[in-house]
Amino acid sequence: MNIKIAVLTAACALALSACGETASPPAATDAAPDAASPAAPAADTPAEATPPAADTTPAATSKAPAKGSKVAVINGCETEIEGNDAMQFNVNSITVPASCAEFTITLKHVGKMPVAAMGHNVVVTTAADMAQVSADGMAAGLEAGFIKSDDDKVIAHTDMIGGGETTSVTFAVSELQGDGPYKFFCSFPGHAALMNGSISVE
Ligand code: CU1
Repeated sequence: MNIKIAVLTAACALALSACGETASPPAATDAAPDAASPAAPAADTPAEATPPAADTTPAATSKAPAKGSKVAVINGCETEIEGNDAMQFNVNSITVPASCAEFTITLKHVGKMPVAAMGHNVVVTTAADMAQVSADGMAAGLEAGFIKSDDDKVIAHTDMIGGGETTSVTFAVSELQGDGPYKFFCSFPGHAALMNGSISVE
């Protein structure tokens, strides 16, 4: 009896997964009280299945950096990015080639909502100026495209557009070669928190 259990326990140690099921039937057939206790520790061993589960967490974490950098595809001295009805750009990083004198950003609103409800634009400023330009834009209102007129903090900006529309802006790359870092964002009220990314020259 005891030998049987010892063998079962040894078998358990070798094959943890099969342990719970293999040990139970003999335990029920013979001395149930004694067999129950060895079976209990054996049942605890599967708890070591938790570390493998913990291993999946680093895997999920390693996925985060990839998710964190959605890099814009650059075609020559242009890029096209998208805004949607979920208040998102499809990229959060734009790298402008240093060889370009001018750079064009085209914004395509791939959603369906009207400009008054889910308008998007692309505004380029220094990271330090983003919050102020966003606040001034909100005060300026929709008619002004949520951009304060003649705002010298604004390096470049497109029109404010609604679903299905496309707009673009071209600016001198030298504008991004001063004291950065620089950001691009949407100045529709509340959007900049989600709709922003970094833009730099390399
Ligand atoms: Cu927006």
